Amino acid sequence: LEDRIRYRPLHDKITDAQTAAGCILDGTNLFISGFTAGYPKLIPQELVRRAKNGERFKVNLFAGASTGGSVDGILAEADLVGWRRPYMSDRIMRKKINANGINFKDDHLSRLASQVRSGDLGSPDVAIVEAVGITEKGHLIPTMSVGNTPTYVREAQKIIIEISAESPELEGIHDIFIPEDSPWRMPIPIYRTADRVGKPFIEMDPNRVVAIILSREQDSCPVFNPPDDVSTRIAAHILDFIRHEIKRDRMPRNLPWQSGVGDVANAVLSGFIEDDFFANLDIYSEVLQDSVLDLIDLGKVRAASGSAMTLSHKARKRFFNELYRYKEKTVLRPVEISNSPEVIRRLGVIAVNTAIEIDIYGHVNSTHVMGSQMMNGIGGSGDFLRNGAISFIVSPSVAKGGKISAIVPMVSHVDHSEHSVDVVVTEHGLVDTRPLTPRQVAEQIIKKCAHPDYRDMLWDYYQRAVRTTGGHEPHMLDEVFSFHQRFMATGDMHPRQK
Ligand code: 0RQ
Repeated sequence: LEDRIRYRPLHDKITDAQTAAGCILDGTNLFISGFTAGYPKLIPQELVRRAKNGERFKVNLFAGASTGGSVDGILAEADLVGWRRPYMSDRIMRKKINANGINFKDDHLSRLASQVRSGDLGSPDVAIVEAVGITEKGHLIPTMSVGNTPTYVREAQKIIIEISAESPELEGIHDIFIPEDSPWRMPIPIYRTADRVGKPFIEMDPNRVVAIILSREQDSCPVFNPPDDVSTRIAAHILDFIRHEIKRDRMPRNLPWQSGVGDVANAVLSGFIEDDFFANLDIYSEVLQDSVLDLIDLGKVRAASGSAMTLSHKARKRFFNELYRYKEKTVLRPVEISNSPEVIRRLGVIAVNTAIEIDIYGHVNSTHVMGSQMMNGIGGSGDFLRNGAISFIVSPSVAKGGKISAIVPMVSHVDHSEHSVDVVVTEHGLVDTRPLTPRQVAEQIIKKCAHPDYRDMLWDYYQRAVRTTGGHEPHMLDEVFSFHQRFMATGDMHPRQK
């Protein structure tokens, strides 16, 4: 305990989860650590226990990003969430959001912390934070994520800390810097991926700590599937394209890479493993997954920066066994820094993010299935796509066993416009939209990216739109959503066989 809570006066605050959660009441605005990892575990369980005992209350829940089943899942299931912001990816919570049982507003991840500091999101009543320790001066050492925790700790009236049994050697991996807010905002002084510009701890006023509880709970680990054929082909298109651009001197070597979450994103980074052209990689991303450790082991990474580490069970073991080695290459930052438009633009990040659907002119839907049903949220995709030196949007060409085409006449919801997207990629091919007119983009996307099953239908739509309506981006407004409507009516975007 002396090692974990080095600021002795806080020893008096050690208590149990039930007492600690006593300050959380109906309507409390709850600001928690957590960004795919590093979320509090015991207090959410305690809130569920209270609900099961018949207490009726709801909290407004703000995190860094998704917190998975252990927080979002159990709190949503127990009907304890009034509001939730930002990104989530839990199945039960998603269902309640779509049934209008939980209020959810999607935010660019880079923007939430400054909105909290401005007071726009209401009074930050209670912060619950997972930490590996507290320094001699009473500051916090976070666990596997930083997210919005520095701002939540600075703004909250009451702070509850869950001291995790995770290795205290994590100390030193974090770089905590809270930028000033407009109009006094100065440049964020990151010029290279590895630059450290802040402190290795989160500054905290120990007087606002109301409770500390000791936890042996661990993050639940995701399972990463080995890259399948589709992901591998998408990754190969991207690496070939960048290799070609570098060889042609159209792009400098060693621009940092960002790769979104999920299997395709993991496959892109895994693609570097077998590829001798790419060495000394810089990764300036949001979530660092298993593939980053593999690349560090191969000596292929110069620096990896993110806001969180999400590791499978196997990779976690490896990470903690040789933490000293991985720590040299890795830095975890607040999400407003890892996703900062200013820094992403300055470093010239190569951004790779996954879409739900893409239209023939390159507009992108990352969030709403069939235009209405929230999937997860925009996350950091907008931060990176809009500001990357070159932005790839990727998707398997079909979903749901081929019944849905990911390339559609017009997206049923817009997260990213054609102006933020440079290159569209599916397993069938890649289109660099930058030198093309919208009509040329449509022709190329249909020919190169659409699944062969849907190519003729898309071509037919486009040709008739050119003939009947014309214009800069021809569309037939009475037919733009015909693919979606057919799916809603029949469960398949293919027309019924006559
Ligand atoms: O549904 O789970 O029921 O099978 O969407 O799709 O193919 O498993 O892919 O896990 O990579 O998720 C866009 C959702 C893709 C994710 C999205 C269905 C599909 C499946 C999941 P099932 P896959 P992924 C930040 C990076 C936005 C935020 C972001 C995402 C489920 O990547 O949330 O980019 N992105 N963050 O069947 C109907 C379609 C569909 C569809 C897929 N067209 N219609 N359902 N699905 N396409 C930046 C970082 O740095 C981390």
